[in-house]
Amino acid sequence: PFLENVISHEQFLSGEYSTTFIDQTPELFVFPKRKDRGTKMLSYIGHTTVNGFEGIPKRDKPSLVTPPIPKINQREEIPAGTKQILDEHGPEYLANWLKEQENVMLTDTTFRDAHQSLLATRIRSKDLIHIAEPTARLLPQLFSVEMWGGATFDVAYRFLKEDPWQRLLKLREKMPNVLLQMLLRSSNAVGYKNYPDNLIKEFVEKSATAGIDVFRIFDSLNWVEGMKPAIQFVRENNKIAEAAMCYTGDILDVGRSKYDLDYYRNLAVDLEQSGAHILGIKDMAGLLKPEAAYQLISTLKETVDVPVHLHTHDTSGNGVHMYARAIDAGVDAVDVANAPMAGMTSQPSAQSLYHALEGTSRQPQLNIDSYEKLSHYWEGIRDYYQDFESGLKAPHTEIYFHEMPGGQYSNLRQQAKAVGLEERWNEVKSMYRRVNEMFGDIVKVTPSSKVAGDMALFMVQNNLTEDDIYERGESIDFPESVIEFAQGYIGQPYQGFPKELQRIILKGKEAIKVRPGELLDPIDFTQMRDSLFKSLDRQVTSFDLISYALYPKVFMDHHKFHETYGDVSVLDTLTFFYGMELDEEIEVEIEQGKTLFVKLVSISEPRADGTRVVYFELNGQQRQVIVKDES
Ligand code: 3PY
Ligand code: ZN
Repeated sequence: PFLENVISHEQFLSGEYSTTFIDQTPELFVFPKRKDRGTKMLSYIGHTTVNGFEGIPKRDKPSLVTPPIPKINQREEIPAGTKQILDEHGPEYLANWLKEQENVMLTDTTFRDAHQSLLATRIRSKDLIHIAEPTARLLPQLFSVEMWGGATFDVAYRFLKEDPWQRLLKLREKMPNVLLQMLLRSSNAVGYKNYPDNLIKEFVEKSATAGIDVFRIFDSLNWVEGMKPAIQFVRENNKIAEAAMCYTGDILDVGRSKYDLDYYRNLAVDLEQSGAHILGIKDMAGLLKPEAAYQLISTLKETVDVPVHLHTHDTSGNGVHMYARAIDAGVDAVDVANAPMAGMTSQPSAQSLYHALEGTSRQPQLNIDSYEKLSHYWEGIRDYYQDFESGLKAPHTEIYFHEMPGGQYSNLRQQAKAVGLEERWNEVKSMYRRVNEMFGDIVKVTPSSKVAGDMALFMVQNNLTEDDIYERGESIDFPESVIEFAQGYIGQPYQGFPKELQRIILKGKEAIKVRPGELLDPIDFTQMRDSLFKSLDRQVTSFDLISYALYPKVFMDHHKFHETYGDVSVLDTLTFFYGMELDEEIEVEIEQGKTLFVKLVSISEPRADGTRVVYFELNGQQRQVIVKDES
């Protein structure tokens, strides 16, 4: 355990330790209590077999083939890539290098946004880690792999019962050659509210230490003031600050002048002056049309010196066409996903884009066969997560009307269903558009998109029209997120809040004009570490500390889960979601070289107290666990 503590210590991992490291690091001598890992694991499997997995219907375990992993020669050195350029020469050099490339560069989002947008962010670390080294070996020409941030952080704890930091550390180890990229919601970090500046600073620093190279930073209202601290913290860590503007509206619509070409031009200048190494365009709802992309990119390339990196969602089905026009206009890099995880609410397919650019001078330089080999794996993996599919089966051009971001569409639909509004879904979409107009036409992306969604649901659910809000708003209790938005707690919208609506929502409450982070007390990490040490009764890593500061309840719930069931991230995905079938036997490698053999023998009928006894064989020995039947 001592060696385990040393090699998993972040200071050791970062390489920033000296000969006094062991003496000065008392937590290395805190050893985990001996636990019966086998019993904990059987309890989880028993519980899941009897009760199913939270959020999906209980059903038989699907019978699927193991997704094929391309054969690689592990003795060969992993080819060098963009990571080595960054490490040797720093972020400014890397940004210049990107700008000088003739061929368009690609960011692969399969490990993050693709599954966030298609499968409710549910792909588990185990399934990502398996394909990480083959990806690094087969696609060393990628600009970056986006694999962290956005919703992956809290979903890992909440639903997948795993530690997002471990995901990052392991993917870093397996992919040492390409830049690893994350999505950072400025002062919302990887959460949904504003945090104190010192927490954002710590978060960026630890993410950089653990392996993130490129931070795509955005603000949900395109409020540059709100982005400046995050940009600064990334720069202080010598990593790449990709400051992103969110694309909303339609620059081709002359009747809608709020977000026109000038708006984006000015925003680009502000972001460059605020320290962006790369200018990102985050088309989170897929609203950027091909001709608009041509005009936007041409303008931005004339306006800024830094390279331009474009992100979209293919919801309308126009993604590849749009990219082709952006590439003609000189965009430096675009985001794509591996084909089986691409299209619809996800990013456009890497393979489709590659072939669409055949015969042009900017076709990406990579081995397309490699992409296809990896695609066989993702094709199989997607089936594992079939119960999390959003249900969108065809291209959806209505997004040009309602403007919901890719990830929100299916989520809001679920929320509507949960409050009995499934049949009124079309009304909810129209109301979302109305709410956007009432709010003065805002940028809609996490968390501002949630505010618009909450308000739309609230109005439909309570049969409220826009007129009702203005006429009897004084007596209406608005959703909490709407009040916070009107107070300025998620930042300042471009051209301000509509005054009348703000007054109705706030009912005399004060609104702020400054960055919320300026008003929040800094976190006392020393005190927090002490109290966390007491409640966890184990060593507290800096990673734990940050997670706790961001999400206290989620973190503590995860800790309790871990105490009860142990580390379930080692289970194969089908067992994790569906438990076991009678007579089925599985192998679980709980640590390198240590495997448990588990067989499900039988399950008793429910007993008077509502429990069932689940009988297993664990490494040939009979074992039983008692599970409360919650069905
Ligand atoms: C996120 O914030 O998670 C997003 O992907 C927004 O588009
Ligand atoms: Zn996205």
